Amino acid sequence: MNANQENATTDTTSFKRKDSGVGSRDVDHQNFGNPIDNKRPATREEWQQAVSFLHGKLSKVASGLNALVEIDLTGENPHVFVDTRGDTPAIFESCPEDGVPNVKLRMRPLTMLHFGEGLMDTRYASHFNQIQSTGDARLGVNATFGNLATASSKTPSPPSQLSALQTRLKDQAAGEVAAGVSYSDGGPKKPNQRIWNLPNKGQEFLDLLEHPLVEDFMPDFLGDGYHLSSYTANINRPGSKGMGMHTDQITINPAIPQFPLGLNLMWFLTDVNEENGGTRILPKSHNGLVAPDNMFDIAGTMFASGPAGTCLVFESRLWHATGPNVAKEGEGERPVILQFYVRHFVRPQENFTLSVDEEVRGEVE
Ligand SMILES: O=C(O)CCC(=O)C(=O)O
Ligand SMILES: [Fe+2]
Repeated sequence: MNANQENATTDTTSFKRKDSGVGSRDVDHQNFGNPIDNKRPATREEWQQAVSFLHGKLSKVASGLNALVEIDLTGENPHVFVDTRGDTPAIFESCPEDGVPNVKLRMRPLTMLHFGEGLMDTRYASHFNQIQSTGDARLGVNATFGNLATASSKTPSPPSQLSALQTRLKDQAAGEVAAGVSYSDGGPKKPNQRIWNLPNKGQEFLDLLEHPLVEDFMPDFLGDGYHLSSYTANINRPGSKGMGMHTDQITINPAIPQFPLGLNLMWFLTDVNEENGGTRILPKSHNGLVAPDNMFDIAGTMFASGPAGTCLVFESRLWHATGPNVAKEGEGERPVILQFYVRHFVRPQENFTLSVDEEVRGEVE
């Protein structure tokens, strides 16, 4: 190991420590659905560290891949070019004259170190926008987005519950903002609001867990012992850029795309349409082993639409995303509630054992 590599390794450890403060707004993986945060562009030193690291790994890069990869490490730094077209992989700090990059990657140096050291799962890196790629890079088998009609899911609605849910959620959302504990995403301006841990936030949400649709779908689909993985609301507001295409199964390790592990019930609390950011969907993608070429491109996807009270049911391998909300400012708020259930052996996304209040626990089976 040379001096640079040794430095890189040492610093990776300290980076890891710094980033382990789950709950901090500065942690990248909480920046769900937003483009890479450029507020902290890489310094020259960080860039140098990543380039040294790349050099150290170069012998492990397969030659003959026949690809020229351009890497933007952010900041005012030169792009790095990894050339695997010949027998001996090489790194350049400008594009070789005989080459056009097949793939362009964009990541912070820290991300490269995390990724290269095996501290960051590949799918996690892409899913949470830590590594952006354009060009020939494939997450899996190339899926074609195309020829798709408008979706309309009109499963039974809970009309008596609807207005109670609307009122409670609006109130909760405003309360979390006022208390300074709200969570927002949906692009640089972060207009969207996510309300986590709904079991704690009102009887209305507990009642919705008792809706007959849950029993209609879950035991048959997920088997005995299915349980709630997350219970959230997503208020998609005008100006929202939506979310990167993802599957809800993507955070489950190890990846088992051949097999469904979860089912999501998405309750529309308002009429949902294309304009207010109806969920974008890649039809048939739940059949597994497919992924979009560019997870930030929704061209060719269909949008979910339906009247308030609709429940959209989709399994966890379906590629989807919150749609961009292009409604007029002040109009077109699109609140939905997401009940995500998983098979008995899957660790839930929200730790209800720790987070659900004592008195609520007594009320929930
Ligand atoms: O809000 C939406 O349309 C989708 C949200 C979503 O996909 C998620 O929370 O995983
Ligand atoms: Fe999702």
